[in-house]
Amino acid sequence: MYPNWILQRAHLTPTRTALNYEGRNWTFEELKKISVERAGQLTALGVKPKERVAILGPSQPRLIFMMFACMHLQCEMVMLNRKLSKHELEYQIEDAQVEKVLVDDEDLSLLPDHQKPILFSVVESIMGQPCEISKEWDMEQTISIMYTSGTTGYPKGVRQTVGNHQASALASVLNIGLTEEDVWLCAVPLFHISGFSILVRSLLYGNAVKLYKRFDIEGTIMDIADGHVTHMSAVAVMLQRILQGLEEKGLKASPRFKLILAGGGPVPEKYIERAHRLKLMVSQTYGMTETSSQTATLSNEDALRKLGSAGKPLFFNQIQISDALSPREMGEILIRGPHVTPGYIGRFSEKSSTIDGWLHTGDIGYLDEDGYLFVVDRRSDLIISGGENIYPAELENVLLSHEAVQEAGVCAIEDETWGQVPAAFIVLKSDATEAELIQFCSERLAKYKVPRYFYFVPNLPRNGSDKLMRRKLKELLQ
Ligand code: S0N
Ligand code: AMP
Ligand code: MG
Ligand code: MG
Ligand code: MG
Repeated sequence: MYPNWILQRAHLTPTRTALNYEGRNWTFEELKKISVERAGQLTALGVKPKERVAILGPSQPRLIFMMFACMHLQCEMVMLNRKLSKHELEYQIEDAQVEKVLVDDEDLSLLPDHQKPILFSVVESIMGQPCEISKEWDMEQTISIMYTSGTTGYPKGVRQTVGNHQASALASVLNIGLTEEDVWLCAVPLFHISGFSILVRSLLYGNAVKLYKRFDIEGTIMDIADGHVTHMSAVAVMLQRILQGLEEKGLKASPRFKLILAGGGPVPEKYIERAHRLKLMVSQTYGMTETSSQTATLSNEDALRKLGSAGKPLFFNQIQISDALSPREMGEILIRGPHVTPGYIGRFSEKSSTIDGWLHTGDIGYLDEDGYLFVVDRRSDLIISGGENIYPAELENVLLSHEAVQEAGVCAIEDETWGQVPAAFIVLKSDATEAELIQFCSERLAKYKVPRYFYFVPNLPRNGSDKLMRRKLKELLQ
């Protein structure tokens, strides 16, 4: 058992700034008071300790207060992605069998119409009831659940425990280091582990978070150039916009700014070189939902010497390349450590997340002679667009449910802006236009998943056992 992070942090450094948002500050003591009050209000509305709740809202302080209130009750928070379609949200809410759905009033229209959620404004205005705040937390307790798609095309709810988050945050600071003046800019979504892990680190280290509701490029550039913040987490497309903005304005990073932690997918090597010219430190990291964020991170001093590497495993973590006997041999990346999820919920709850303690990521990579990780290929045809994952099987399932579609295959097409975007190859059995299929997909899928390109073809590449060969789809274009 470990002391409640929020209470402990407020006890240790009550007057330190915890959160900055649109010019307003909250101390750790204030965060504690508000979140304890919200826990009482949730209790008055029938939320019980350890219950599973879904939570949906834009990145604003009220979302953080609500999340921390759930943590006081040690509820299992299913973090809903605001970009998903109603169909996709419905699947997750149903699969997770949540007791309650908590939604920011602003996002009510995103939910399936029949849902009867609890609005944030209702929680905030009701008279609270005395409740049992968990003063000690069990390392095994799941506190967050994030859905990540699978090869089957059905998203899996990944459990992230107190112990997973704690191990991840500790390993991160042992690598990156920290001073009490540090401020971490958070413009990645709080429903992804990229964003939520920033909150966990803040509670454990006692550093401030500067929160943005959306990725505001102008504000971010000024924060970096003026040194209002010291750290930031970003995906490649965000880094590209920052580099371009600094270059266009003739600005450099402030000496106070320490590092951009860049992950969620590969970071083009030319970005790292451009960043160095702007005195902007960038550390490439390899992490995932199943590992509550970073597993390996490249230190800045190695950034150019080991260009393209995602670094060495952080303290407590181990990386192994399946079946590799010597350095540079490629194979599946396997991960072991206290940050690895104990498993899934819902329809995948029986599926084990590890084999002999090792998480089989499905990603392909190698370790060089010094033990630096290079990620070479993505797991199971995973497409990553602007840091959001897209699984071909999920799109194919949707396309195949259209009455005019006989066969469907989806693969990635490189894209200047988003890194990759999905393209669909379709064999029709009756007439349908591209516009009809786009409309059909838009009703069922998040916008970033709707294929950007449709190609109508006479047949799809299949192997001897009739299995779709997604990697050969692009050859149809030659
Ligand atoms: C890149 C972002 C910020 C782009 O969003 P933006 O610019 O705000 O767009 P919108 O105004 O919302 O929409 C404008 C148009 O763009 C389309 N669109 C938006 N996003 C995408 C996208 N990703 N792909 C394709 N299209 C997109 C909209 O549909 C809209 O279209 P129109 O104009 O037609 O209506 C945003 O996408 C974003 O926030 N991305 C980052 C998400 C993220 O954080 N991913 C990481 C997930 N992985 C993990 O969490 C594990 C790794 C990890 O933990 C980590 C990752 C990074 C850094 C550190 C770590 C760590 O280990 O700590
Ligand atoms: P997610 O399910 O959103 O957590 O995505 C995790 C996946 O993103 C990993 O399994 C990798 O396929 C990919 N990924 C994360 N970091 C990197 C990196 N540094 N280089 C290449 N791919 C990455
Ligand atoms: Mg995922
Ligand atoms: Mg946005
Ligand atoms: Mg991702």
